[in-house]
Amino acid sequence: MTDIPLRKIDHVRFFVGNARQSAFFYRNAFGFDVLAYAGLETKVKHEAGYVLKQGEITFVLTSPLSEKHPESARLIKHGDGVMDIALDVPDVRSAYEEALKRGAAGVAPPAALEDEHGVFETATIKAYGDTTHTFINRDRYRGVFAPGFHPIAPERYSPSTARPVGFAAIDHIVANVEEGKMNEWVEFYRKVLGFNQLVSFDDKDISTEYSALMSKVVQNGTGRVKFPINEPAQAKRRSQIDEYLQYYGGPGVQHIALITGDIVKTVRAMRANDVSFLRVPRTYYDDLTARVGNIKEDMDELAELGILVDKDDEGYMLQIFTKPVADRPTLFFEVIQRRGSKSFGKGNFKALFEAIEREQELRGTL
Ligand code: TYF
Ligand code: FE
Repeated sequence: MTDIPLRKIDHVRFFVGNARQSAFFYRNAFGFDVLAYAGLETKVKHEAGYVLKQGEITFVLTSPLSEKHPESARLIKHGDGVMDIALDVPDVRSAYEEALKRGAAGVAPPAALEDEHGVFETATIKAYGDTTHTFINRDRYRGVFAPGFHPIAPERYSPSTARPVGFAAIDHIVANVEEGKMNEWVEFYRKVLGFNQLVSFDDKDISTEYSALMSKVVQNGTGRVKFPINEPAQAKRRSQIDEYLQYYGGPGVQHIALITGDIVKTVRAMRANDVSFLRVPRTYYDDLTARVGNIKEDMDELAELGILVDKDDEGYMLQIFTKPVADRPTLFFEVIQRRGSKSFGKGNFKALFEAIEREQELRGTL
């Protein structure tokens, strides 16, 4: 199937209970700059929105202002989470029409929103669970983000006081889907968006003694947009994916991996901001040099911070995972630095999943 031309991820939209406070969190803990605001003061009556940026990454945080908001039930069902992964396309109408022709379900037909800054085009299709993809084109739009949004009042937030932690771009966004549904969603991305399957991990690759999952990665033609898709696999104890599905109330975004050019600096900055990360046992570092060879980073520093390393034929990569960012054990973040390797850290799966299981045990959800 040919690609629907896709330039990049335009932004990720989170639907949250209190966008004002989430903006404070993503700014002060994750180092994002708050750029724009929509809400009562900008004549938007039904929701509040904040636009946050760091490097090429844009997050939008949306909260309903009343129960009448068409999406308000999401908050009870899912808690805070990702509602939409917006994709920048050269032609919204043809992307939408082609997607529907190939079997996608429409959520919102093409619309051109206009204000004094130009024309902003959008159309939305359904993805897994209640997650959607919005096709966006802002080629003829010069405003701060989209119609309805105004630059944030400088007395609220100013770029001069932002403290970026070094995030440059989104590396991948992972979906958790129900058991038996992974291949259907791989097919959706292949058929509807013309993605290719990159790699696949079965339960033997990634199961620990107890819990298991399977995963396949799809990506667009340029390799810029990568979506791993997980499903739970049967094992002795409850899969972390089942735990997610229960608490999120269905399929959804499990984690967002953010690229940094200096993971040691980024993780130090985030820790100073009180962000909590998963820890692997110190023994992980005992045979690390034997496993990955000589690397540029200082092993003691990686061990101190709990940063994981994996290697393939093309190079190596460093990664670490935050704990869930909500009360529900649902969405978390990955910090990733690539030094040649294009992999997803298969060599870390065992240690990582055992660390996740220790957290599940504390929650009593194994
Ligand atoms: O994105 C990935 O595939 C890796 C592996 O709970 C992974 O980051 C998969 C599941 C999980 C944490 C990491
Ligand atoms: Fe990942």
